[in-house]
Amino acid sequence: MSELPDWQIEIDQGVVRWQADVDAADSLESLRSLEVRALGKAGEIPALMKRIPQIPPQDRKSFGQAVNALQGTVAAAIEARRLVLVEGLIDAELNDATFDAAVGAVPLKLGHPHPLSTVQADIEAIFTSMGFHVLDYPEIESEFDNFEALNIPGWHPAREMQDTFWLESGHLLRTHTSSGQVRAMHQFKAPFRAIFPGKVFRYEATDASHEHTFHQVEGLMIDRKVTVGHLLDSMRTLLSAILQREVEIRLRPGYFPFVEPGFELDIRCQVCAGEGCSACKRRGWLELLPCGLVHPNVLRAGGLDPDEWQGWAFGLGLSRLVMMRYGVPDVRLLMGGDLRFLSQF
Ligand code: FA5
Repeated sequence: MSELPDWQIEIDQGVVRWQADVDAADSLESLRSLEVRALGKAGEIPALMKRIPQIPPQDRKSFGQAVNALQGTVAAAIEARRLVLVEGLIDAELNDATFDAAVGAVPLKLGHPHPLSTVQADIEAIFTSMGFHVLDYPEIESEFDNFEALNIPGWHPAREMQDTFWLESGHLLRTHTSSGQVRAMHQFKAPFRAIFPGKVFRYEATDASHEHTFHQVEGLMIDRKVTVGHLLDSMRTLLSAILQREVEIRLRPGYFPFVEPGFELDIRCQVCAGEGCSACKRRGWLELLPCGLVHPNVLRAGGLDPDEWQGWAFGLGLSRLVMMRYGVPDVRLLMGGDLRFLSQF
């Protein structure tokens, strides 16, 4: 029987010695420092490889394999020991006299969608079921898309109806979602129908029905023939589906340079049932949903021939619709971030 070389004896002894050290580790911390000492980058086992030059050439391959095997054996022993120690910790906790498995866990506080998101999602569901695209256009807009393309040149008094936050770049924060109308006309081939919900910004004094940052939903339908009847029908469908009750609405002529004819659609105030309150400025009615037939100049700006194509559009005050659905008396509560208010929904 040939005698084992010294290095082989040393490695065999190493297996026994490391196993004993692992068994002696009585905490996760001491096991971890043992692991670093044995297997870490500067650990004792990887360091054995540095001795290869002193091993006779014909033994070097076997030596390398033996060191690798030692490394694997010690790593497996450490893992097994770690499992035993963790199980011991769990057992200790379960056996602790003060531990009561029957006590319920502390209930987690779950968040929920903001009412604006809920109503917006309902509106999107209604319109997608009618074949509308749902689009998302930028909040920072060009003067062209927000005003000029909509038949509102620089000198036009309608610009003052929407006080504007201007950026130093000459861009602006969109004052209404109508800024997406001409973008949509360029994006889609007529005929098409789309809604584009979003946040809009106006530099104006706030009160119970006016915020500087609020939400609108624009609707746009382009086809060869569209009618005011179809527009008003769609608006009624929308309101009764969202408010889930019969509500009184009234239609008045309304002036917007980008529609002709234009309408103002008001809703009977749902906060005070029409009695008069701060939400409706004591009028009993709230302006909610202006709309009309797309002006030929806007169709032209969108690359459409007004002799061939027509359109209707609406600009729903989403924040006010949320107020009407839930009876919220002040629009500023919606974006105010007060959890006492928001947790009611
Ligand atoms: C517009 O913004 C037009 N772009 C709407 C439009 C679209 C007309 C397409 C015709 C065709 P107006 O400024 O009235 O219009 O705003 C539309 C709705 O947004 C209002 O009826 C109201 O419900 C809501 N709204 C307006 N200003 C505020 C505000 N400061 N705070 C909260 N809601 C507002």
